[in-house]
Amino acid sequence: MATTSKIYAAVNWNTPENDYALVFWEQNLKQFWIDTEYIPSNDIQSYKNLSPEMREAYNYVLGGLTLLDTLQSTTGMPKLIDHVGSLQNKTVLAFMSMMEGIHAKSYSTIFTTVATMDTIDEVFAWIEQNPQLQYKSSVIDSYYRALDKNNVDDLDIYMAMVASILLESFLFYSGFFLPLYLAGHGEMVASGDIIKKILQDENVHGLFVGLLAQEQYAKLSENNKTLADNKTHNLLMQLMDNEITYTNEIYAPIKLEHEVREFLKYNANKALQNMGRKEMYSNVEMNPIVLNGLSTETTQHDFFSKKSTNYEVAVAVTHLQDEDFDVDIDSI
Ligand code: MN3
Ligand code: MN3
Repeated sequence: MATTSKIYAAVNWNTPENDYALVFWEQNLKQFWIDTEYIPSNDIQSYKNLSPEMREAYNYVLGGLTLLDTLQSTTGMPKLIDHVGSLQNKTVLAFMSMMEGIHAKSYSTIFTTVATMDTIDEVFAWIEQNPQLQYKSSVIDSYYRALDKNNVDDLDIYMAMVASILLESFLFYSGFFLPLYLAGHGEMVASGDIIKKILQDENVHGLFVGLLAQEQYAKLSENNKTLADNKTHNLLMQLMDNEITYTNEIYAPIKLEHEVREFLKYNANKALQNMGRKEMYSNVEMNPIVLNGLSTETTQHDFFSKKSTNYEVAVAVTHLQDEDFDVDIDSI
């Protein structure tokens, strides 16, 4: 029989490990949804009515989103789980990881409903050939895979969290733009509702991993903090360059590339906020229809202030903004 000196602890929810794990656990449960509850059959005609250029762009953004959610479900969240200390935080991440699997599958639910098998096969082949999609996946994955080493240090863990936040709070949004834009114009509305469910989840995921990242940052030596600041800035710049190329390729044929580039800046700022960092882009001009799409499913309710008496403590520590908590709890 194998013996070990390691002590195995059980997750004990009777005693809080921090002032936010239970809040995030409950919020995730409240937001829980399944893709098959939202079959978008009302969009079949709408999809046929899109111009060929618009339909192709729509297919591509859903394809790109599928790839990112696949990476987050199968690698991002599982790697983070192994490198956070709190068992309650691990449990919250495990739930989020499962939701990433539902997100990734939900795009297939949209495709299956509106597109032909030939089109679907073409999109999935395109994903594997698109240089910008492959590039961003390999960059983010390299930070996750750094956690496979034997001598993982606090900076490796911090940067994996940064990569996760950039994926969830920034990279997703070049894809989210088009479904929000179309739904705002009365097209692909049922599919847009699915995208809004995903967006709400990503909002909470970005906040949670943002909190973990801020705790992780506090553990770093002064030297490593400077390194982390530089690495985070460089990673964002590297991903932004790639994202602009991707945006031009997908959105120029439908003449939306300028507006999507503004949207990228808006969401890069959000990602930085989640990390407790200063915004980098000012004077961002947001498409009002898309901005409205971001907020229609949200309210001014602040789930922390309703759910946790420790909320103020969390805010003081993490410098989060009120609007970060715009999660609709009444419609769920
Ligand atoms: Mn997701
Ligand atoms: Mn997520």
